[in-house]
Amino acid sequence: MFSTDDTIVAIATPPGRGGIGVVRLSGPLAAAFAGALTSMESFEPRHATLATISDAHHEAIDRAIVTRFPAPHSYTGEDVVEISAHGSPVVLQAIVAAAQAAGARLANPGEFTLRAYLHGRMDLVQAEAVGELIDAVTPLQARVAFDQLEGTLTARLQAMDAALLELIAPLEASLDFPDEGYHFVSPAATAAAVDALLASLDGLLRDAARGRLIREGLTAAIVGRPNVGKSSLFNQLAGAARAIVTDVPGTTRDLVSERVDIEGVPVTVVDTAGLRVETADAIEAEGISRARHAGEIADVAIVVLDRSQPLTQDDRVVLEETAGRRRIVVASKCDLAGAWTRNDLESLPVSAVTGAGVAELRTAMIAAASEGDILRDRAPIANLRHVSLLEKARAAIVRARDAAAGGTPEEFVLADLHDARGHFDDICGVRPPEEVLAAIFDRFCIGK
Ligand SMILES: Nc1nc2c(ncn2[C@@H]2O[C@H](COP(=O)(O)OP(=O)(O)O)[C@@H](O)[C@H]2O)c(=O)[nH]1
Ligand SMILES: [Mg+2]
Repeated sequence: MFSTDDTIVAIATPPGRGGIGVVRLSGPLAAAFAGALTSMESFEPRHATLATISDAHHEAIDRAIVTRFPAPHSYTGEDVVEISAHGSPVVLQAIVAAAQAAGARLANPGEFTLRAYLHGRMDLVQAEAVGELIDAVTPLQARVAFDQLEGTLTARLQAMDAALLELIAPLEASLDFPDEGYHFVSPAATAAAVDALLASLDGLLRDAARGRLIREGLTAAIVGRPNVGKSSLFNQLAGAARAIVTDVPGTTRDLVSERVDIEGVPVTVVDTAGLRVETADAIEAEGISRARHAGEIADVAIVVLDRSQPLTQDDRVVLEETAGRRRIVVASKCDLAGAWTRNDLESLPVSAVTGAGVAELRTAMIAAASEGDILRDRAPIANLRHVSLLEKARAAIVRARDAAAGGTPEEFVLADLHDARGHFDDICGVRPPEEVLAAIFDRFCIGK
């Protein structure tokens, strides 16, 4: 399924126009095809060479910089040629077509990185990090992905795998002396070593919740009765006048959303129609039903109450509806004289007019979504595939510990420990099934 004996070609830079655009070739004939495109005999390794690129009919396409990276010291571990041409889609496509005419095959999504993985230039975790780095939308996401690419997660997994192996080795040895039973290691010592391993695994899994927040972000819906200042607050959070603000109740009808970077987490803030029990307007009623739904599915509901007015029946309904969820109660318009205080209702005073309390609200949004955990800027693990394999490894190790503590014969303890190792191997891709690879690399774009 994954052949690496042909030579692939693709545009490596994003679609659109730019000063430069890069076409990348990888495979055994990369240098030969580059020779065909330029009529040059050879390219000095890792030297930028100015060359005229021509198509199959010897028609000149562009003058470009050609750089050859001989195997194995290249991104893919194969012979690679990068052609930096003028960044016009027409030019770049013509170069790709010329390479295809010479015999190259158009690369599949993620195929360059897949080849890097298949040639041992990186493990699976690092290959996934390439995709995450490219997709990052906040600087923190990029940093976490880069750490993963640098091998922080790989190193932690390897340390745990080494600890597992240390447990396995004496047990395997004692199997050779079946009459003695736990010959080289006491069941109690085994159980203690397993506990230590579980502790570091649990640490990693705790980080995962934070890591996923950084990676996937969260949705926060602003809800409340009409005219309490939801749209004004939304505009404050979005940093732009995105939603219409008026003193006419029922102005916001559809959902308006904006993605903002809060402490490195991509947060989708959603402004909603004011929730009120009575409305004769069919459009507003639909808006209210969408608002209610948005409030239900959001990771955090920001419940806005107008502090300059006494609480109304509509306010109480909103409070009741959101009671069981992660929410932040905001006392809005705190620049005006208050009709109630925090003693009446625990809330965060905010003014969309002066901006008072908005910074606190941002922090509270992240804290609510991460269950009070302060975001450290480096979570080594975020990917769901990794988390689910780690959980499987954990379950297998718990089984091994219980078996060892109960004096079960070593074979059974060993089987569980080997099982756990298998899951570690799957994370780094020591022997991943082809469907796993296909699923991972299909998410890349072509040229990566
Ligand atoms: N003084 C003051 N007025 C506000 C504040 N936030 C909103 N308003 C006013 O309250 C009215 C309703 O605001 P809007 O954001 O449209 O409320 P929504 O219906 O909940 O979206 C408008 O006249 C706003 O100018 C605030 O923090 N302070
Ligand atoms: Mg509004």
